[in-house]
Amino acid sequence: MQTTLQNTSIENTAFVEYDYRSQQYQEQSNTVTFKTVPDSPEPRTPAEITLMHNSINFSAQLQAANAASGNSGFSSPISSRTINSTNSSRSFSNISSRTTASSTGAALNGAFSVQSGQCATDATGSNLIAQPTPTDYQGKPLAIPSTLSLASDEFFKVGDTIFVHIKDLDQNQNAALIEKIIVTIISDNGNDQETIQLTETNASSGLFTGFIQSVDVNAVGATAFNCELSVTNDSSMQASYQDKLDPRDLVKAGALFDPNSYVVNADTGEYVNGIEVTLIDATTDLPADILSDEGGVFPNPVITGNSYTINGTTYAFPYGGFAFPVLASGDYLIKVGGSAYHKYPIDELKLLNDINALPSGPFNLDELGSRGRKFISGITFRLDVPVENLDNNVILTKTSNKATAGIGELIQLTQST
Ligand SMILES: [Ca+2]
Ligand SMILES: [Ca+2]
Ligand SMILES: [Ca+2]
Repeated sequence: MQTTLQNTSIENTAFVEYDYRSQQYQEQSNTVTFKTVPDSPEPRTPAEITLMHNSINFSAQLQAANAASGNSGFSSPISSRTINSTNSSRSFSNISSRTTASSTGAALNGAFSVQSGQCATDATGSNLIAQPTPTDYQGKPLAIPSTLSLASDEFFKVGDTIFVHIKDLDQNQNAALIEKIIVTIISDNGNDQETIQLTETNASSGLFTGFIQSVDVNAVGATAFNCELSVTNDSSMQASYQDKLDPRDLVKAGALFDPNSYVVNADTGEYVNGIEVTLIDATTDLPADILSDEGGVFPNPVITGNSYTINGTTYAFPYGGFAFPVLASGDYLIKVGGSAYHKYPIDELKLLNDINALPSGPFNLDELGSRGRKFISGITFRLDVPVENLDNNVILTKTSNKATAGIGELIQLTQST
């Protein structure tokens, strides 16, 4: 028996003959051309890619923040709840929704061996240099190589290190050797692009870890293939992995940086400014503890569209927007302050898909969080909150021509009755 050589082109055309009402017919399919690929020692396995971050020590930062703000006797729920520290894994076991942080949609967390990696200095991916020491979003160096507690998350802080985990068992081609694979990372529509090398977690795991440092594009601009990914708040990134031996094995995962959420009028789709939003800790039923990016105490509740200055850093919410920058991972609920004009949560019979179909949709709506039910958050979240017009005879609404506005940018407000 003869073996077909690697990279041989094979053309395949299917024919079918059949009788219909005593007539004979013959039909021919498209011709499909494919190339043979090298035999691997193992059957091909599909890859899984997951984006993860190193958990911050939320409870320690909160204690420091409270002490700094003269709140040492703070009767915070901190003592009565278990907040995961850097050494404990997050519990996402009851998560109900899929995460874009993983190509499988499933959450992943635990302790992972991470080696110092390499990154490509050009698009060919063949010129690699050692990656600099990664830092967390507060600029603290992360000791690498080491075993880190990592949790999948589709939300990151600008400046965070994004850890990439790949499971592709057929890339463990040599059970005695720690092997490497390559991952491509792009930010928002290709504004920046990086290629990083991932290292097998041990000689025969078929699991690979690596990382890319994110940096603030407003501070350093964007340069492709310089070993750091330039991003800004409310922007996205995508990581993709192509099995070099299997053209069909291509997987992707995506994440967002410092997203804003919005209060949305469920009848018109307009963003609603000046609404009080409270994040409730579901385990205590009290307003949750929130930290600013720098580790200060962040206000809760907040007002949509307002600005807050914490330790010299100003958070300016866009029109109708709000955010809670840093949370302990856990269960939360969103409450909306009372209003003469709006009702929240919206009627159970109102479909989120109908709201998404409004002119400025689709929104980031969720059957749990957007309806005032308990949802799970990691370090931060993006969740739009629909409110309904109350059935008043005269309803005064303020609408804007823009969903977001830069500093100093004019926003046209229209009042209608
Ligand atoms: Ca594979
Ligand atoms: Ca190996
Ligand atoms: Ca870059």
